[in-house]
Amino acid sequence: MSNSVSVVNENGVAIVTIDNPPVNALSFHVREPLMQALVDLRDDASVAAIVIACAGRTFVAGADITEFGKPVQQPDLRAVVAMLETVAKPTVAAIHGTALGGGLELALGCHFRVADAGANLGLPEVKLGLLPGGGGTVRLPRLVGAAKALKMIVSGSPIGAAEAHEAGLVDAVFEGDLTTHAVNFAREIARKGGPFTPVRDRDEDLGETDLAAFDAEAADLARKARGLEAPLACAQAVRNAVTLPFDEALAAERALFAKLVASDQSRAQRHLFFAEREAAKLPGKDTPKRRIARVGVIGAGTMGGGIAMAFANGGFPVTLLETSMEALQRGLGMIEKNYAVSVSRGSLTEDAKHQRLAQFKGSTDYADLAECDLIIEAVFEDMGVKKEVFGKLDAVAKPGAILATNTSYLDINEIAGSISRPRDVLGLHFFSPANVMKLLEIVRADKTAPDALATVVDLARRIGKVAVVVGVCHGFVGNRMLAARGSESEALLLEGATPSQIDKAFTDFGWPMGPFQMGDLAGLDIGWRNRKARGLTAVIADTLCEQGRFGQKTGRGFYLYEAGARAGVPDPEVEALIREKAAERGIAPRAIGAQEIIERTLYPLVNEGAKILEEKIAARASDIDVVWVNGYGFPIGKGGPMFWAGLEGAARIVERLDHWHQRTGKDVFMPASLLKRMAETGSWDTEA
Ligand code: 3H9
Repeated sequence: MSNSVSVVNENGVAIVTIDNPPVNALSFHVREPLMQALVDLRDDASVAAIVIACAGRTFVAGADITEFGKPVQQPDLRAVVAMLETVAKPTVAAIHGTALGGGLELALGCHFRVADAGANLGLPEVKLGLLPGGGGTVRLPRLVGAAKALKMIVSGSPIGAAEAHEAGLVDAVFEGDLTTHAVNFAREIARKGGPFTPVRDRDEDLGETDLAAFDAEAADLARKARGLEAPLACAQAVRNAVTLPFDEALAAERALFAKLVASDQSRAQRHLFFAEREAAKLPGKDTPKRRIARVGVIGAGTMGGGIAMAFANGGFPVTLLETSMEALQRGLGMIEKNYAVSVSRGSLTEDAKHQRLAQFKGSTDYADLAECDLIIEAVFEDMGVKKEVFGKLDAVAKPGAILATNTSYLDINEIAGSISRPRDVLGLHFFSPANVMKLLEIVRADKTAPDALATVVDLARRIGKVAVVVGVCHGFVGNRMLAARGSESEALLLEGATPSQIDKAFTDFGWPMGPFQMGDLAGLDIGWRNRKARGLTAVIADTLCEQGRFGQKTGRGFYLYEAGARAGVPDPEVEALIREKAAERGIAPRAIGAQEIIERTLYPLVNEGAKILEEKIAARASDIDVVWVNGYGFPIGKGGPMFWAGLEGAARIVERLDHWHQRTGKDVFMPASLLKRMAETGSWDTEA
């Protein structure tokens, strides 16, 4: 056979083993020999049943994503599954690890599926801007019903073996040697002589579908999809499965898949899939890592508490330090409350809550941090305060402990230079709420030791974070670009745009909210305080703060909020204030369109990204995309700002930046040299 597919005949049961590390994706070099093996076994009289299993850590985790966008090499997955369904002897998929996407579709082509107790099964294609294109949308409802199939396919979230068994997706769950169990299972079915019906023919198992309820659910999903096409296509395909004959529904699925796989949205989401994995790679992958057994967190406020929870959730014991018993109790109380909310929402069991709380040890004494291998400070954002904390850490931390700051803006080289062990210092910039937000900017300072860096990159993955390594500059990657995005907000208001017009341009683009909605949610006083500290002003936002309008928490900000409401309504007073300030400056209001709003906010964002690449603050353009999608809500269907720049056309961006630069003379519009080069070469490569 081939290296990727082998067959063993075990007393009449053929075991077909797929071996295509790391995740047994269904690449062409797997499909071709697999097809051949199935044809041979179908016609082999010495074989009474067939088991399809996988070598390595997982069952097939899907089609080979790297093949999308290239000409399809036959046999494609659909042909393999169709062939499998013509086999007139029992076929059994033996699932361990994950059966995802095309992997689950292959298993759905078998008469039976048996799973290891720890296995997970799902159709995550929607996360790649796709729908299952190997018959999954048509076969899965025949096993689990339309409602559950809709949920699984539109969410893309896998389910565990026990749930899959209960739902009818798998026929048996085993512990121990799965292949042996699967062979025995297949032999027994073959001995009994049936019944075994291909899933495609199990129409009676579809049951009755409440189409009105289905459509209501689908409409709700469409609302939440925020411009993404894939979730809608998924819902349509599942609906087809219950309203059309099998072959028609299959053909419709195929057509929808072909459209999606060629779409910019799917290209963007596939880009992000690989970008996230690439971001976690450091040069010198064999760099040794330091052992991290206990984590210390200094500061039990919102940020420190969230960081501590992120580590406790990842299974690490945490020492939480505060300056007073009272502050410590308040912080621990907040953590307990957060876990209680998770329990009440059903996302955490009472037992798990107790286990997590048991990970915390509170202290008010720096000496207690001596047992920690990684210590993260989340104290007030002030260089003097940070240096004082690091001075104390220098005195108590064990040799080799990694000392991290959660600063959002401050110069980490200066912090590192203030103590005797700069090699152990780096930045861990979490995003609030730190126990929820996926992004972690890992800031490498000039003297950070490679093994300290490699250790935290690995650790980030273990606590479920998407890590991006960045260099030191004001605001690092995310906040520095955010400042560029926001630099024209006030000017746009003064020139005639309203907050809701600007926010709408953002939400129409696909952002979950616009900058003014975001400001109101976060609290306008935060930006006000930062501006004051840095001697900066923003005439409208400052005036609102002077009037006590801090956003949602005070019921008034850029918008007005009814008691307890999260969505604000436009406030004529704010609009009058904007016109008044504009008049004072002699600015006559004019109509400002959505395109201008995008050009003056998102083009500078891309431009700043290009400067960040030039300065090597980020290693790759795709790292910047990962930061913006995971930390700031950049629409996934556009792939992040640097990927989107390619879609938008870098030449066009340069031209419009030039236009705005000539008109306003502002630096943010001066096109970066790398952006200009990108316009010519189509590549963000700084060496090109
Ligand atoms: C599909 O099936 C379409 C069909 O319906 C229709 C067809 C007609 N292909 O994530 P990891 C690579 S769409 C190619 O770090 P983990 C990955 O890039 C597919 N490569 O491991 C990485 O490479 P590298 C539906 C893939 O243990 C390496 O494998 N399926 C694929 O943390 C290790 O990956 C999915 O969407 C692939 N399908 O997690 C599942 N998958 O080492 C996608 C992975 O060079 N995969 N790679 O950076 C996953 O969710 C995770 O990889 C998995 C393992 C959970 C399996």
